[in-house]
Amino acid sequence: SESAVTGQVDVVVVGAGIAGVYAVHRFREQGLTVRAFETASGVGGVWYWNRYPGARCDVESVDYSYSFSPELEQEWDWSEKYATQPEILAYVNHVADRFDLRRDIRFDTRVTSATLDEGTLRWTVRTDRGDVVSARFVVVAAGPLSNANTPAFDGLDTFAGDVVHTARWPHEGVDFTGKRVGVIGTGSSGIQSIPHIAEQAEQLFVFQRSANYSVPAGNAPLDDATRAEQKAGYAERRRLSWESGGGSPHRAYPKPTLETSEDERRAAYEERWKLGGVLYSKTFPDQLTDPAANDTAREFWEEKVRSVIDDPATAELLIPNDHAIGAKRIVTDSGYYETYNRDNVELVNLKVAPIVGMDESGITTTAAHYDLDVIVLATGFDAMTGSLSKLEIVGREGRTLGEKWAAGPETYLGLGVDGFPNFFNLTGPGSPSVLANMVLHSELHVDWVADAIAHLDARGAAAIEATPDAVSAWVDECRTRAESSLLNTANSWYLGANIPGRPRVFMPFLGGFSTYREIIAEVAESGYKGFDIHAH
Ligand code: NA7
Repeated sequence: SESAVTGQVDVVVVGAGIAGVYAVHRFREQGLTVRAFETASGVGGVWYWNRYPGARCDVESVDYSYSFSPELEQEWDWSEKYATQPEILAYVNHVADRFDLRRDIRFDTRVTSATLDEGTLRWTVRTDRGDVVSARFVVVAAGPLSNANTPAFDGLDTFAGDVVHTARWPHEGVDFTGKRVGVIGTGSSGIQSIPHIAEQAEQLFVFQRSANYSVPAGNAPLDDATRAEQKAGYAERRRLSWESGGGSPHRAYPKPTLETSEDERRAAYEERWKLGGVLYSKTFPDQLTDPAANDTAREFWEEKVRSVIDDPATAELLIPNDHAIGAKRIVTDSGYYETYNRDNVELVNLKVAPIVGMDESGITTTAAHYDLDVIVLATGFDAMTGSLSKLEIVGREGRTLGEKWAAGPETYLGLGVDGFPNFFNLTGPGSPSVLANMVLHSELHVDWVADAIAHLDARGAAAIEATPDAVSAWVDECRTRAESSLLNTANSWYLGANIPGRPRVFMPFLGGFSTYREIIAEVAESGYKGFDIHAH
């Protein structure tokens, strides 16, 4: 309908999720002209697409909120301790409206390429709707978990029923009433949706390749008094979050695991269990580095989980035996394990009998055929680099980012890549984003890039570009930090291990959120060491 956008802006932002929405606001406040492009028809990113029943954030709502506006903090009311997808989506929409951001966002539009002109150091950005925009800066906020992964199952397209992916859930919802349903995948998306699907479906088969560790969310409605208390204490809560390892105000127990008595240790685990969810993996400071410490957390978890599953054989299958607890992101659930006590739910173990393929009537494994009406793919994402790899980013000497990253992503601070001046990738590889509160992390990245642009503008400089030495030193630093962590030992999407053919490289920075924040702040304060500043 609208004609193609042409012309010049200071910054093109790719994506209008949590990071992109804030980027539009922040850059504009700085007097820059901004054009954002978003594939979806609305803002929200992850929270726009992942509309499966039970989708909920595993960071407390009070923390999973923008901090840039104290007024916004005070006026928004979260209804639950852990917010659901619809509520977070409503929140991001509210932010877009309150700060009048939509006028600079072009929806239903996918950026297809960004090409550097080495003469002018400007980027030409093209979209699938014919837009051609020249920009000084390209800021990619496409998200580390946005490119849905559909495994190449034989015959999937011959299945006569419905196939839905959790990360592309139909807006009108899916009615499972009276249906025979197969869910493939038991990561966060599977584990959160399975209890809801089980309540509706006539029969549910859960196809599990790897068991996962899940901890009850411990969700609760927020009452007025709690909300008032949270709002009154917001500044301090934020201070603690910025200084923490994960971007929320919680701290690990102040002693290594094995220096506690058994009673003390159990009490600490019990307290984290009540807090709910993902923070259980950081009860003690050494839990993700010392296997013996990790074992105590696993044993406590196992005891809890076995106690709610009626059938011991099913329990056995639901207990992971291939990775340390927390080495893959712990899932936060509501009634997941109890779901297997229902008569209409059956766990199918793909470790013993893998999927052979689909046909018109359902799924065949090496052991049996399952007649189904609906197949739910909860098979995750081509994470960290998947969405970026869909855009053609052409830097110096016509070299693409895809070619440069063929053996794994290489960045300086997660923000800069040599050969790609004025190009910034937010919340991606080389940063702790996926291990931290993504909202604060997004603000951290956007603010850093905005400050870097201000630094250039104050000097009348044209461009900032990471040096090759700085990139290789950061790659080494990330590798070294990963080596001492149990996170490096599981077949997770942190390593691209869920996508066949991907090089196995631990992609996030593992030094913690506050350490990372200090490092990138120090680089800025030093006048951007490790970056070349080009005068023109
Ligand atoms: P995840 O955590 O990557 O989970 C995907 C699940 O799908 C996982 O259980 C996989 O088993 C399974 N899977 C993937 N491919 C296949 C094939 N080919 N056959 C059978 N099973 C398969 O994605 P989610 O969407 O649940 O969550 C992603 C993140 O979003 C999560 O960590 C939170 O941070 C939010 P596998 O474990 O690979 O054996």
